[in-house]
Amino acid sequence: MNFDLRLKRLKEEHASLIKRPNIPEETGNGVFVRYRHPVLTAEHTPLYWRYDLNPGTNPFLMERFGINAVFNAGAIKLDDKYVMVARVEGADRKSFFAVAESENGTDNFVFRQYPIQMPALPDGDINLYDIRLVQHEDGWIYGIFCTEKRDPNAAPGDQSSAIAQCGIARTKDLTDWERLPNLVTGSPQQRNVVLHPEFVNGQYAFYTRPQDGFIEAGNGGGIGFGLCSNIENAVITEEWVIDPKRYHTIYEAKNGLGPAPIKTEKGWLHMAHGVRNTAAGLRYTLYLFLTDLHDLTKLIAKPAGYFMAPEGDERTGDVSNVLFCNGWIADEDGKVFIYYASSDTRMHVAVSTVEQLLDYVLHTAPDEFNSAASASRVKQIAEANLARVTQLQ
Ligand code: M1P
Repeated sequence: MNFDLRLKRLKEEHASLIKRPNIPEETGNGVFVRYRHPVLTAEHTPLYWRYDLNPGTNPFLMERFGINAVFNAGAIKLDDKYVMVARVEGADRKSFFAVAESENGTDNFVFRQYPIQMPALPDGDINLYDIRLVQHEDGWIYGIFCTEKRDPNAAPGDQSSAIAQCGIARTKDLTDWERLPNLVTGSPQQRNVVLHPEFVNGQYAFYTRPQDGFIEAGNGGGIGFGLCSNIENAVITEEWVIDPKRYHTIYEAKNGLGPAPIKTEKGWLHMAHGVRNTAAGLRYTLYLFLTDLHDLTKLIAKPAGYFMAPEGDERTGDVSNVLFCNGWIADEDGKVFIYYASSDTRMHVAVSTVEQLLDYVLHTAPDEFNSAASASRVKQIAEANLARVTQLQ
């Protein structure tokens, strides 16, 4: 196929993917509605990032920079647009961040011209990923992300051991970023760190995930909380675990906070991921909990089990059986857009409302940590329903 014809086809295919209307799935579970099509994939990235479009230097119109996946996006509403800052992973395995915007939040996400050129610190980063976007009351939009490099103490043949730390940068427009020093905590590894959007006792508050190893939580783990007075040199000296991992739950292996919490009249609404072990490897699902409006370390409601788990095509990808969420947007009318990634491969959206999410969190039974209690809970619900059916007859 000649260059011009191939380019025309590529452009048509790309345009029809970007412009494809998204459709809410019917029925749902009463808590949220999934939308049918992924909202961002590798194929959504601009052709002009991937191809050299000059027939003189690229006569076969080959891809010159492959994109492997687009996932784990932070999200924010900015200038009336629904914006994701996605983790874009090249075929070379490195991740970088890129901004994609939509007018309605459920389809037509278009990437800005260039990926974010995140400034590096003097000691460099090897890989950046999983940004959380936080509109802080100090006026800045913060990007809190994972910065990873090879473990300097790894044995010479070990090219997998890594150190993950929390990177911090701030911006007003998501294009130009000021990089601040990494967060310092007592933990050898930090991933899934989130900045709280408000000051707490005049200090910046972070949710952390203290962890012993790069993959294994070890003796650490759990969602932690700590304060620091200076964001330009952020040091947390004390971390309180507010949501620990626990035997035989969906967060038995580890957990981590998702996006920054949403402030509601009943408390701070949190989304997190929980990880459990299976014979087929780790399984990541999403769960919700609520913390006290005034004491952020006090967990006041937490339904048993997961809120959302991989379904259908979501189950497969580079790291299968994973849902991960680090971005959601609460509109002023109470609508909540939940941007979640499946299997470290693509981004989806589900829509709910603050009212529904609070109803779910406050009226779904907490975990009682044994089978007998679960069976008894179902009997209780069934009994109440059956009595009602009888009354209605
Ligand atoms: O592969 C699943 C996820 O694994 C990590 O999350 P966690 O630190 O909680 O295990 C992250 O690398 C994340 O990016 C990835 O989606």
